[in-house]
Amino acid sequence: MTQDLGAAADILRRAQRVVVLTGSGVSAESGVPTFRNAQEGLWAQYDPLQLATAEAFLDDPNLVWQWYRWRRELVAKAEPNPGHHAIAQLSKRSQSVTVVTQNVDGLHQKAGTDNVIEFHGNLFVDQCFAEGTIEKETKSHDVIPTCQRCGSYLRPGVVWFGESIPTVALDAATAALSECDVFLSVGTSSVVWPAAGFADIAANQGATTIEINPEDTPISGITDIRLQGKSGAILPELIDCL
Ligand code: BV8
Repeated sequence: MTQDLGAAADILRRAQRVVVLTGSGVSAESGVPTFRNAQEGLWAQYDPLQLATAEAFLDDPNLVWQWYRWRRELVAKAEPNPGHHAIAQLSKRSQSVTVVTQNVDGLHQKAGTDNVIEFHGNLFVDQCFAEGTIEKETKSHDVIPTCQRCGSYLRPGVVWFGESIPTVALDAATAALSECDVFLSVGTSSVVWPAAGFADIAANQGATTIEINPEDTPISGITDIRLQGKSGAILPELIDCL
């Protein structure tokens, strides 16, 4: 066991209130491409940052709908990986563990993690584009569906760039951050705000910060412990030491 992994295990073992922030890197080993990885096939020519916006949807609703339909089909076949299962195991320990995920794939819940804050929404929810109301069931139509009530297009229930984080999710994450004694950032490039600011907020209120990522990120220089590598390998080893 590396010294840092041992130190991280000691910190987590003593922790009372833990916030775990996850990004698409946690789902990479489930076969779900990370958000900024080169997209595959037809979608390789598109920049996700450009597609995940209301402007793109208004400009070409069907193109954006097809992108999300492609992602839904891909994610629907994905299974949680050992990293998701390790986080679920951690969430079942006595101390309070809050998982805030930027992922929209539902894989934390599929792995058995209960109180997940879906900070950027959920891929499998449809909502009315005009009114924002959530549809009871998800339609996987190949043609973009419309709202029964007002006739507007439906859109995926995710938070697009330029849209505010849902208040309930933002308040819950902010509250958990303000009182955590350990903040664990896993598989995120830490460039999408406001989640990118979480490490700073946690550190400023006295929490110990840990990052798990194979690459450097903007928070790598400020975290107390840095575990360099894949979450599917590091998390199970870390949680097994607790
Ligand atoms: C908002 C849902 C108020 C849609 C997503 C302040 C400064 C600058 C800009 C802003 C700012 N405040 C707001 C902004 C604008 C913007 C923003 O942050 N832009 C960025 C690009 C600069 N933020 C917003 O618009 C947010 N809204 O703040 O509201 C407001 C409103 C108007 C104007 C201003 C403010 C809303 C952001 C939400 C966007 N929606 N997703 C969808 O999925 O289609 S974000 C999207 O990025 C995904 O959710 C993704 O999870 C998230 C973050 O990316 P990562 O998860 O980190 O993924 P990425 O591919 O980048 O990195 C993967 C990482 O995993 C890498 O580090 C890699 O090394 C690592 N990895 C790979 N394999 C593994 C691994 N790690 C571990 N194990 C492995 N095996």
